[in-house]
Amino acid sequence: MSEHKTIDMAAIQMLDRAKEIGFLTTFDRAKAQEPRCTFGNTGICCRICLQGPCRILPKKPGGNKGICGAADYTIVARNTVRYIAGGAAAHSDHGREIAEVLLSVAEGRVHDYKVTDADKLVKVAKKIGIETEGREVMAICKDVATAALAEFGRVDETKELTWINAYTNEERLNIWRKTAIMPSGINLSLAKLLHQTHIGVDSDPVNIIFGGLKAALCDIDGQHLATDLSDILFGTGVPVVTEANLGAIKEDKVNIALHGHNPLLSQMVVKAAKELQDEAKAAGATGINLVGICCTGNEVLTREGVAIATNFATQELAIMTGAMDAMVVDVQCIMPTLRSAAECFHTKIVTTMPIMKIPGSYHFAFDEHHAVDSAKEIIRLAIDAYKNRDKAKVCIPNIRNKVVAGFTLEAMYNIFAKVNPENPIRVIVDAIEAGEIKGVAALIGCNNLKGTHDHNHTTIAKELAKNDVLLIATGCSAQAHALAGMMNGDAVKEYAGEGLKKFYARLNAVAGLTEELPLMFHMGSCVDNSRCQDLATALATEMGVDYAQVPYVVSAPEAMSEKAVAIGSWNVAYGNPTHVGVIAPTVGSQLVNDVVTKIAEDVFGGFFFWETDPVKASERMVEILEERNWKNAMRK
Ligand code: XCC
Repeated sequence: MSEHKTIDMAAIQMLDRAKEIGFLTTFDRAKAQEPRCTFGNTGICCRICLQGPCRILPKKPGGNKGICGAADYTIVARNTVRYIAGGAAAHSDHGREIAEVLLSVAEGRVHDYKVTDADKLVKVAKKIGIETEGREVMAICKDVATAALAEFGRVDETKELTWINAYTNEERLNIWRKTAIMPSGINLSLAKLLHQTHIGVDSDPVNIIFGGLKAALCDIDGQHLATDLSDILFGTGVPVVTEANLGAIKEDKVNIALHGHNPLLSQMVVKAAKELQDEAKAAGATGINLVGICCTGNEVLTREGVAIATNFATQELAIMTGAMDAMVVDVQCIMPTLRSAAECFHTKIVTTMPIMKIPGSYHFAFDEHHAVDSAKEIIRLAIDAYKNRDKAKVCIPNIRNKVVAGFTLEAMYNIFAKVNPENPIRVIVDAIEAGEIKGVAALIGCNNLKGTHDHNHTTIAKELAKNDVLLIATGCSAQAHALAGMMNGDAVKEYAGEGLKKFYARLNAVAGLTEELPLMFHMGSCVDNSRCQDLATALATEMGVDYAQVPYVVSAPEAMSEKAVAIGSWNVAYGNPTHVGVIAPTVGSQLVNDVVTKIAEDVFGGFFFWETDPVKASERMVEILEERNWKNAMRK
């Protein structure tokens, strides 16, 4: 048994290698952080003003509150919603950048980008109330991009965010209106939340949490428009067959990893790589090999079939193979230590966004006017690095697994339509009503080294599949399943219960794909959690019930980032039961913890629950699905 906290055999090999060469990875750093500070861990450390940090010391006279008088519930609520603000800012700013480029396309100011999926453009335009009949594509495009950008600066609080308004059922919108969490503008809500949580402003934990939920709705709005506009620019993914794990890095090729979240430049690298294969060959390689890490990886996997190298916790290990020639990073979830890891080898780290630089790395600032040129320069840098690769240092784990991915909601509907052309979503509803499957679980989120890398993800997937739960996945969770060889048809045979097997057999018989359907539908990156929620909306609509009655659960088994907190929070606001596999820093206040795990259900129908044991968490999710099913049965 390995001493390392991962279940991934390739990662174990690379961690041994890191040890040999004396490189301390995130696994070592996680260990160095133990034992954790209990105050921080439970959320009762306040660093909002410079008198702090204040901790809650209930036994000391005067210590049961912060210096300003903030009680544990105020401190915990403020800390929690500030995570949401960070996450929503990240997701929505990503969406805004895509919208800026789409507007440039509409106005003919850029040549490297174009409308790739005009059908999606028209579909989105119709959905958000833009006239499409008899209009030129570029005129529609301009209106859609302008509508997206208007989400950010709107300050008129009598108006509502366009995207969530268009994509959410009326009953749910009314709950948000009644609870005063329906946002008007993204920037406004996020600024207000930071104001609300400044020292000496709001001390009411419930009011603070509602402010946080408003920000969380900005998060899904930003995610949804990011997904839609990326599909319009780069195409809506269709099923692809590729591979995952460090064995996808090829010894005889120039290897370039695409890492981060924003597809704007990575898509151009994919394009340029096709053109520069000969230059790689002239340098002695057999070609250029692109691999993905984190959500940029998921974006280019979904649209281009690029293989997955690894996920968040193991990103440094891709460099330990000694065969990574360049790693191109954009924003979010990129470890600053990639540069230190690269120093042990010949790898070039290339940052590409003005807000994300790593000292000592190459920086090619993203410029929409010269994106393909930048992409070509980056590839040439990688080819040069390849020439300096020390063959003696190359050690690529011989582990790669088949992956069947690319399941945007449109791609799923195309398959379901082979069974029910008039009403594709009915295929899932029929299977639920027949008791063949218990419901749908969205497996999402990050890695968190408070636990064992990928252990919670894969265990929960196996447990739920065994219990006939249909699985969808995004983000690093999707990658965990892919790395472990669970994202293919063989995994259905191995792990699915009888009902789920029957469901898949029926689809496989008509799907017309070259491969059998996988154990979970990979719906994309973390912003593509919007696709998951659209599926939940379609289920609610088709079943004729509110979201809170749909047998649909969400699990972030190894949640880590602020974005994960934001995603979890809007899921709760939508009425979705949301499992988190780490203990959340809300437990320092019984009141706040009760609000998000219990009272939330009375208001929204959705709630959080924390469970670090993946088997117990799965049992609870199955119970929740069965209970919701039972309620559905009673309604008939
Ligand atoms: Fe980051 Fe999206 Fe989390 Fe992975 S799942 S660690 S946020 S890359 Ni989004």
